[in-house]
Amino acid sequence: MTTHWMLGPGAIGRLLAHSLAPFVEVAVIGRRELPTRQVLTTPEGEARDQYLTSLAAKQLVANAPKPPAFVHITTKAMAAEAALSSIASLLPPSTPLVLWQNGFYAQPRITQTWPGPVLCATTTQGAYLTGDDGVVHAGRGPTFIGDLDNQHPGLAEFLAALLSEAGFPATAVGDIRSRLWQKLAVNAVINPLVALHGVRNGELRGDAYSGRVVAVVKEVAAILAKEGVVPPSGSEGEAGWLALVWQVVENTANNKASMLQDMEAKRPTERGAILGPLIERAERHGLECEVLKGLNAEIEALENSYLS
Ligand code: KPL
Repeated sequence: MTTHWMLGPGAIGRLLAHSLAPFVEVAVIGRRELPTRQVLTTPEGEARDQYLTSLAAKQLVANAPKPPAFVHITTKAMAAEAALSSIASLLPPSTPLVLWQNGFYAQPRITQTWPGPVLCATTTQGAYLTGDDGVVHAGRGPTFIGDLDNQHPGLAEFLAALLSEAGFPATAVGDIRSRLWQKLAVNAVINPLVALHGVRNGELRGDAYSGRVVAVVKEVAAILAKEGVVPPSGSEGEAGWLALVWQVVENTANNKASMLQDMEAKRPTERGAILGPLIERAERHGLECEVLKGLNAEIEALENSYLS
């Protein structure tokens, strides 16, 4: 039986582990060991027990385990490289990695430096943790998998088929780069505004915030046009991005977005992986992005106030 490692025991890592465990050997790797008895609550509210191997990265390094077929990196975006470094000495250089991060920060950096294949995944599966031994699968959604340079379509298809068989529907795609940017675009508009104002996503539709939504979309649309990234469907350009953002706001109206949750829990946010790549591309193309820079600075100042 092949082995899959989930590096990062967050909600998506544990949901993947629960899904794959009946089909392959899985090990969930984090800074510390978790209870082996883990409970998954399905979207229908059914609780399912499963015994999962959980290891602390340090323990793993001491034990020299059998090399995995895939390493899924399921940490937050800014922690992915450090997590990979902590176990890299155990991995044959040809080991395929699967990056599950938000934004567009870890993906190009790890793709450039890792000698083996690097797949990227973007998912709309919804999950959250209820403690060290529980994960709730809050909502089902599709997952797309591919590599940034379209060099490994067969591997992406193999993994997508395995995940789909495991009840985690996935499709191999040749345009994962665009899909990651499209998700980033939506995240860059919604996450900073709701985090700074402490509101649920749906409140962005109100008069107090809708003007700010339009101002952020304007900058994001200009940057993505230069990058050759178009909105997924419907109208093009700024109108297309705005329509997409309003659609996601509508669909996730009751959500407390991830950046707001990070701020409330006084954790580092993913601003570096979401706003960072946009600001960097704007500078590269000589575009103004005062609104994005302003949001980034405001979030940075708040983070510094609780992290230092
Ligand atoms: O993905 C999200 C997040 O919370 O990070 C959005 C799209 C903003 C939905 O909440």
